[in-house]
Amino acid sequence: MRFDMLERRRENLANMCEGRARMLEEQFKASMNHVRALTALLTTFHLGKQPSAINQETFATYAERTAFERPLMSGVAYAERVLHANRNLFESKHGWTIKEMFSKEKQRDFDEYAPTTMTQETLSHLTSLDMMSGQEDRENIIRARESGKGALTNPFRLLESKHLGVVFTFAVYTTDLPEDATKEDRIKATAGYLGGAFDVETLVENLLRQMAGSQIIAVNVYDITNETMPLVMYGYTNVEKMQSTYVSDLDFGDPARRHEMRCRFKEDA
Ligand code: WA2
Repeated sequence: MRFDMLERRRENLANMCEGRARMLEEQFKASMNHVRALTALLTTFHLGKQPSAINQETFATYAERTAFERPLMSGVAYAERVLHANRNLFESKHGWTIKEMFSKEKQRDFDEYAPTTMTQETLSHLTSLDMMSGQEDRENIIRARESGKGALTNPFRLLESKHLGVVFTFAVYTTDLPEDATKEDRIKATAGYLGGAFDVETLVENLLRQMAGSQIIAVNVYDITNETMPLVMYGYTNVEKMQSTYVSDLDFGDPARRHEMRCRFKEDA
């Protein structure tokens, strides 16, 4: 091919890749911002009222009515922070026992638990499961509550759906904390965790398929937090970094993680 044609082709790929990256970033951020807004709802109407003005039914209804605000999420859920000393009281109040995530058996004794108490209907299978018993969820819960910021997991297979996705977690505190609160202050004030699942495999797929040029380019998204070991977050065919690959930076709003999008023309494989 002539040089100027190659240049044009390359420019075309760059435009399509950047367009996809910005669109994905925007929808990720919109979804995350809305989960953050849900934490304010929980603080005001769940923790701030005696008795709580939010129960499973109210939560599920509100979550469903606002689902359009979280275009890439398959659902949201709230897990409560329960210390071991309060376990019996918590279990008798709810009429169920805290379960281990994978075995669905009664959870063994630990210092603390994070049982899911309220869910959007789409995530009802999480109810009563201790979210601290899954490695990705546990790490995310701990990072979210110590930082006061939203946290994203590694890409992993979500429960039940088995789709590849990531979980986003925001801690809910009993009091308004100052910006410079210490880790210890934050842990002590933690009441629970609001989280949502980004079903990347189906929802990102949907989004990208609708964009012009989707038949001719292959798109992958990687978590490159560990640069020597990129983790596939989206994409079937592996897009290696080579001459004909265009790379767009992605910022999903969690400063502890890095992501990138790689695009190439399918025929360049
Ligand atoms: N949500 C949906 N599917 C999942 C999942 C999850 N976590 N974990 C594994 N599969 C209630 O961070 C608190 C949501 C976790 C929130």
